[in-house]
Amino acid sequence: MSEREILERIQAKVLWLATWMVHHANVVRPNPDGVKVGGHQASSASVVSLLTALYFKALGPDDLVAVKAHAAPAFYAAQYLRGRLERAALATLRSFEGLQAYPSRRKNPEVVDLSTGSMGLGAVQATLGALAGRYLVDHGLGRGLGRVVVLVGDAELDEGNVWEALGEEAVARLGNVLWIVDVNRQALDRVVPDARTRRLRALFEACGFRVEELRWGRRLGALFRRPGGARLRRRLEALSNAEYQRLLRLPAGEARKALVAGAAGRPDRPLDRLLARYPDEQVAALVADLGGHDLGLILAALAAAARERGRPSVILAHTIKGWGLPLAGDPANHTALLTPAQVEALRAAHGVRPGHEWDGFPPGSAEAEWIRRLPPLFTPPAPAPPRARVPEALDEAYPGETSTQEAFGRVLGALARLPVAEALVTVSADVAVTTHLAGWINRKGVYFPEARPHVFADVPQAVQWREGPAGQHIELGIAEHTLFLLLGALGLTAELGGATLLPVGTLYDPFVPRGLDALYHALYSGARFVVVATPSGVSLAPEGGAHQSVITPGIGVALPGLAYCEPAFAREVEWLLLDALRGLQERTGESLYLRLSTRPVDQALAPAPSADHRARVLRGGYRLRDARQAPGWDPEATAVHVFAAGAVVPEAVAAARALGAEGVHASVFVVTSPDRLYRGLRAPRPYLEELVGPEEEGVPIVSVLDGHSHALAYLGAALGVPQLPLGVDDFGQSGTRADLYRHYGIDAAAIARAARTLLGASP
Ligand SMILES: Cc1ncc(C[n+]2csc(CCOP(=O)(O)OP(=O)(O)O)c2C)c(N)n1
Ligand SMILES: [Mg+2]
Repeated sequence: MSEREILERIQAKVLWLATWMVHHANVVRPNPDGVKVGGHQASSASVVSLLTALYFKALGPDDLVAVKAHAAPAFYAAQYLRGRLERAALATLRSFEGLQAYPSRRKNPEVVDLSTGSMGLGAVQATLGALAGRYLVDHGLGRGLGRVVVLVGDAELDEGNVWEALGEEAVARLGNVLWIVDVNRQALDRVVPDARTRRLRALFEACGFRVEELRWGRRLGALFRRPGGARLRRRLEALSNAEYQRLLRLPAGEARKALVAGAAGRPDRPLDRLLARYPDEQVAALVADLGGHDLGLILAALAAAARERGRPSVILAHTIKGWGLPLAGDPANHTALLTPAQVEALRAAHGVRPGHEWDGFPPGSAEAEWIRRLPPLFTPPAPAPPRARVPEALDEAYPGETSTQEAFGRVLGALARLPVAEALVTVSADVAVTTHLAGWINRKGVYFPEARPHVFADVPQAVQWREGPAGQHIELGIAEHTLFLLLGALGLTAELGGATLLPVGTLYDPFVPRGLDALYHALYSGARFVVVATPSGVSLAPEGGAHQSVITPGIGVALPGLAYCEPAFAREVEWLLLDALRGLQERTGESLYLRLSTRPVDQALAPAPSADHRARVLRGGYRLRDARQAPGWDPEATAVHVFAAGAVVPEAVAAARALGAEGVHASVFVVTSPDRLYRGLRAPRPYLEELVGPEEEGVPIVSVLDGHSHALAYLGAALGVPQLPLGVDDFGQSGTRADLYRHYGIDAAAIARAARTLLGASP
């Protein structure tokens, strides 16, 4: 059997298995609650040729693939035929603990290289993975990655984050990146507008890609070369996407008529003559002969792309959504399922006997032998042990009055002097200097995959912008999606490249939501990294509401896989950061979201450092001021607890002092992580209960933070006491810090007032 025949048989098997898998999940498998299971037969069919060419011929053991999310069934079918999934697994599509609806590293790392699902995100993170791999090589940290193959849908390219990332200059240097666009001209509900399809080549070329378009298959190509063939080509290529989709749906005889009808209703005689020698069925088949289903053309394009080393490549593969199925080309086929009768007809056409639906190729068959002789697919390398460990502590002194943002700069400066710094890489979306990375950049330089002239070398500059392959800071354009997806890529090098990086990304806290989907995706993909978000809150007083973050604490509490911490003092920044970096290095910890402030705070307010105190900071909080130590305290005394996070801790202390003068016993608790305290509530003995003494039963709570009050609003319920949560619950605005703290009710006076209200005194 020839290679072509073998691959065609494999492709037919992938198509059958993908279709059956979805049918089985929806119709055959018991469905106790009757909720539609779904799955994408048409989106899978669209890429069976592309997947067959990749997984049964072109891929090597170092190649990573990000698969178009809605092709998951076809991808699983290919994995099964490659012997990487059990037959039983195929029957678990979309079931609890079974194969995920969309390829997920978190759930199925044995077969899924890179997670996809939300349009555009997985594709970009995969691409930036190639940059991360290049970074490893440039820094002597590993052998990098093989090719990174990114299979996307055409409508997926509507997502702006794709172009934000592909426009990054470094991407144009990534010769091991190959994008394959499944140009089936269909989105979910609509036919893709013509202009978008026609623009694809120019868009990719503008981003430095080598573009190869597989528009028509070779049978149609041969016809185009016959006398009159150019006419047919012009006719086909003049069709709008919608008109072409219509041709695919017409009964065979109608397709010919539509083609030769010509413009203005006058029949196109030469075209009619050209097609006269073909029966209707063959005309219809010719019209549907697209490059993205021509295995020979696909393989040639893959081989040509593999030879291109200097720049990324893209193959624009024209396909038919639902190829080989009765719903082929139907604009409404995205969520459509074959009817049981249609599945039976498909079964007959594929020669599948009842009871043998899941069969692969019998051992010894030409197909099985072909598959057996293929090189292995990517298996994750064992991560190399780190060459230098994150230290337990830094020998760093902090000024008497400083902000947490400044402390971050100092911690990074101290780390830069240690051997572990070789694994640290910082990333920012055009705010490196304003987020305190200047010192680090001066020491470590800016990363770019090629050496670049240091244009400002002879001009005095506070920040030395030396760019080249040795740099350890990556400065992106203003695109927070790209920032988080790059952190996701850098945060997976341990798993994908065998060398662990410690990625630290910085951005202004108000712009966390701007990249939120990407942050979510990066965490979902299993990456580990640190996000330093600074400045935050209305403490940034004159900057005004567009730059004052309000809702981010809630985001921090809610995001899985990430600890949200908001330190109040410099030493806490150091401890939280070192702890997180150690967790990244050992691959046991979660990512960290450090919400920092530019507000200078008197460090004398902080407790003396100790191992116990440090442990409390890491667990989520500690008692800063203990009213139980004050004269006159007893369990019956009038008492209040003030829980404060971050920049407003000094207001809490001032309020407690004022209340003390009125005979109210006010303790102050510093919440270093609203997130960890909250999650700790599910422990058999919540840490929160350890913070509060048993003799303090019933003491009400005022909570305060420079952000939305709800991030700490759970405390009262958790302790079973009344609470007034203070915070910033409206848009910010310009003013002095005092103006704004007063206006939003987070100053000392407001805290004391809230305490009095809770205690039933006149506020
Ligand atoms: C961010 C995001 N928005 C919306 C969706 C819902 N959605 C799923 S598939 C799809 C259309 C995808 O079209 P295309 O990328 O062309 O894929 P294909 O035609 O191959 O199915 C949409 C809008 C999604 N998955 N992600
Ligand atoms: Mg599409």
